[in-house]
Amino acid sequence: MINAVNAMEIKRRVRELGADLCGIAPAARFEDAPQGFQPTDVLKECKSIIVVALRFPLSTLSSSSPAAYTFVRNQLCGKIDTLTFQISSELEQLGCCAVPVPSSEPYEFWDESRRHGQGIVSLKHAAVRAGLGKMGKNTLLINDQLGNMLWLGAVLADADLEPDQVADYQACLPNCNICLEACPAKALDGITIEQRQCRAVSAKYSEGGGGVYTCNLCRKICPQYRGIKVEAG
Ligand code: B12
Ligand code: SF4
Ligand code: SF4
Repeated sequence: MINAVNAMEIKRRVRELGADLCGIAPAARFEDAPQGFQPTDVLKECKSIIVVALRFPLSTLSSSSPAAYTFVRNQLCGKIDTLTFQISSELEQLGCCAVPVPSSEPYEFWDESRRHGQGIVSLKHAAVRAGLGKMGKNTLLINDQLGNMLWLGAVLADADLEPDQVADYQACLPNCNICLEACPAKALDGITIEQRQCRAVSAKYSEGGGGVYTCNLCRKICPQYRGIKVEAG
């Protein structure tokens, strides 16, 4: 159980529940987020965003079967959602209002014409603001120790918690464009992602086998995928 509403105690409990990383961002760091996608749009009284991350096992990238990678991704989804659910529930028992952000589905915003979905809060942007890393040109969070092989989750809380510093390292290698050039869907431009193009090649569904993620090249081809080796000059 969380014994007191403070950053150190929440982080202790988050680690006890199996998280590899935890950082805290004040809601004020999200003023540049689009209207409707700020933490205070989801929880009006939100003051702090607790962001957690689980390590995505590297071995799955060695498998030629997308089913193994998908299985691991689905396990992480369940594990982190259970963790943020638990943290929210324990904070509530201590008198806080605390709302977990789903690590994947469900989310509300969907533009069918662009096949563009948007989480209720963007977890990669939240992780940057909680000091867990920086965003690479592949639009993924890159942490100095664990690279982009992370699965993210978050809890919005109405408590003022001591925030973490934003990371001061650079995510991308100087002049690197490897992910942009390698993407089979040409979905990346170095700033954002054309979801329609990525979705067309990165997910497949069959009645017999269910859903599989058929592309993850932008994460596995990145020289920083398992941690930051060389900082940008
Ligand atoms: C929808 C979604 C997708 C979509 C879009 C991906 C994307 N990059 O946005 C598709 C289906 C393509 C996708 C693919 C994948 N995904 Co995905 N996905 C999500 C999901 C559910 C929502 C992301 C979202 O809202 N995107 C829309 C907006 C935010 O992105 P954007 O267009 O770049 O944002 C622009 C503006 O909207 C604005 N903005 C939006 N919010 C904010 C907030 C602030 C503060 C600011 C300043 C700006 C801002 O800034 C951007 C610049 O134009 C998140 C979970 C979550 N809730 O965050 C996981 C998530 C991003 N996915 C993840 C992963 C791992 C993947 C895949 C690797 C899966 C795979 N195939 O193996 C690929 C990687 C593709 C890629 N290079 O991004 C991880 C990323 C982990 C990490 N290390 O960063 C997440 C965080 C899931 C998780 N719980 O860990 N995904
Ligand atoms: S998952 Fe594949 S298709 Fe989607 S952006 Fe990454 S490399 Fe491109
Ligand atoms: S492949 Fe290169 S450009 Fe792309 S995210 Fe990694 S370091 Fe950045």
